[in-house]
Amino acid sequence: MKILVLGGDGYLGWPTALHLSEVGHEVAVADNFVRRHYDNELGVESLVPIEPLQTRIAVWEELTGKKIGLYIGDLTDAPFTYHIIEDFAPDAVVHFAEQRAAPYSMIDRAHAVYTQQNNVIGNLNLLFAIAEINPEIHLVKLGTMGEYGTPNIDIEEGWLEIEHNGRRDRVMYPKRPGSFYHLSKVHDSHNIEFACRIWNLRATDLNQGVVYGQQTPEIARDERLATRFDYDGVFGTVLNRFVIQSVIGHPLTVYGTGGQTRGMIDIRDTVRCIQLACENPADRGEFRVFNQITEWKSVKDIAETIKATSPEDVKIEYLDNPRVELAEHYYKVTHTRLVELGLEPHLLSDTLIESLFEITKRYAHRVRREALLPTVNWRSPKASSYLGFPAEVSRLLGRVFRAGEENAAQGSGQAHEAGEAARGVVEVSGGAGDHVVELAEQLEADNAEDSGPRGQRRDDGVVRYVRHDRLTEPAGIPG
Ligand code: NAD
Ligand code: USQ
Repeated sequence: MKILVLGGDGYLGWPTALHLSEVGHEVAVADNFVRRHYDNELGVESLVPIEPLQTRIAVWEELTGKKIGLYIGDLTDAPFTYHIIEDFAPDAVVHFAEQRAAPYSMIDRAHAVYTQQNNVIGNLNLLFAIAEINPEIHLVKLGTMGEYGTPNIDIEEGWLEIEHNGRRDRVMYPKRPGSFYHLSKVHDSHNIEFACRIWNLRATDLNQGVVYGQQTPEIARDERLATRFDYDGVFGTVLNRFVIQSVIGHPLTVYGTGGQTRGMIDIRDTVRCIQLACENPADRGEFRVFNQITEWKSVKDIAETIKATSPEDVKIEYLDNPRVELAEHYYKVTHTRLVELGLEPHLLSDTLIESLFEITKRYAHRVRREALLPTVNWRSPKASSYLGFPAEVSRLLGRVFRAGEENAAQGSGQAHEAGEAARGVVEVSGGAGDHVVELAEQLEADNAEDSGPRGQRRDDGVVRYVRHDRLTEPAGIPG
């Protein structure tokens, strides 16, 4: 089967591409590398060092003889999206390529707008490209359990049978998401269901829970194949963060009482679920939803499990919850459909956690401790202090990013403004803004560079549809 993995440079897209290639599918990946840009913006890095995507693809070929195709570009750029569907002619498209951090979407207006534009428009472009080029293609889309929120009734797999005033109907399960990011996934689900209804497309929406772990059998073959592992307060997810915190002697940061409960899944099960969804496609016209979790746990239970397993003396700290979410609630989820297709879940076992401790210890020196605490406050629409920088630095950062936006709009000219503001950040913050200077320099370089004709295959076999304005976003922090 030919499978195109969108977001193939990401935490989950890369191991999925390797797994699909390993089991014999012909795989290509697409990415615009914006995830690496968020790291520049936030001044953090994956705990485990990651190679450039081109290197990882070359290493995979060196080890296995299997090729993975590469497309570099942005899904919100419609010509790029149409190009990859036409050029690779996939049987299935696995769509991971979205801004995926709830806290990132809640920083301020600019980040909320960016998240919804990036996610909703990219997904819409993809739906149109599939419908126009080949409606037989099966779309396997990554949604999230957070679309449902925490309702006081059982959560079904996407659809709900209801009886109202004596009549019955089957409706999409009611959604009550908890961030502008989670809302973007709700919008996507509705757009996909509508496209299946009007154009007879086939789609599987995988409402996935919080993923944990970093190793799959394919990744474990060579450290140059490593996938990213995030720990910061914006992109790090709860279990991965708690493991890292325990290793470096930082108290586990439970938000609120820790009673909030979430569906969880091991990264090894994620890649297997995607394989099962691709190999058992939805029917034409069918919008199918699978709840992609294997168990659920309260945050407090996750913290207690890490504390009990860790060889270190671990402390748990209960912080004021920066998010707006129910602390204590009912939670029961139906998740049988992937098991029916053959999923054999790895449950949260001590073995896995121990292997995570090992990896984490190896790279503990790379942790930037100040990035561990949560800095994004759901209750305030405006970022008062950005990622722990004082207000004055935040204002200057805003100028840097806005200058980037203006560059994009005008095609040139505002790089000087960005440079000036960046130098201001360094003066005010005494060096904490070094990564911002790098970003400003990149803006300058992007504007200076002649990117050459778009969409042509180059000598290295890669087609690039690079738009510098998209690469320099996300933009804008209130000043
Ligand atoms: P990630 O940020 O590591 O990977 C996403 C990749 O998509 C990145 O490499 C990024 O550069 C790329 N991308 C983003 N916007 C793009 C665009 N417009 N054009 C091209 N490429 C673009 O995220 P992840 O953790 O691998 O998550 C992948 C998907 O799975 C997301 O859609 C996320 O919502 C979903 N998901 C993740 C988790 C989790 O715990 N990580 C849980 C449930 C669902
Ligand atoms: N939490 C803590 N302490 C922390 C980090 C998180 O108590 O240090 C709590 C949060 O308040 C939340 C829960 O843990 O109640 C989960 O938070 P998270 O950051 O691990 O996950 P979330 O923001 O929900 O997002 C992650 C992924 C997202 C995916 C989602 C699946 O980043 O892409 O969609 O998990 S789900 O949670 O099912 O919506």
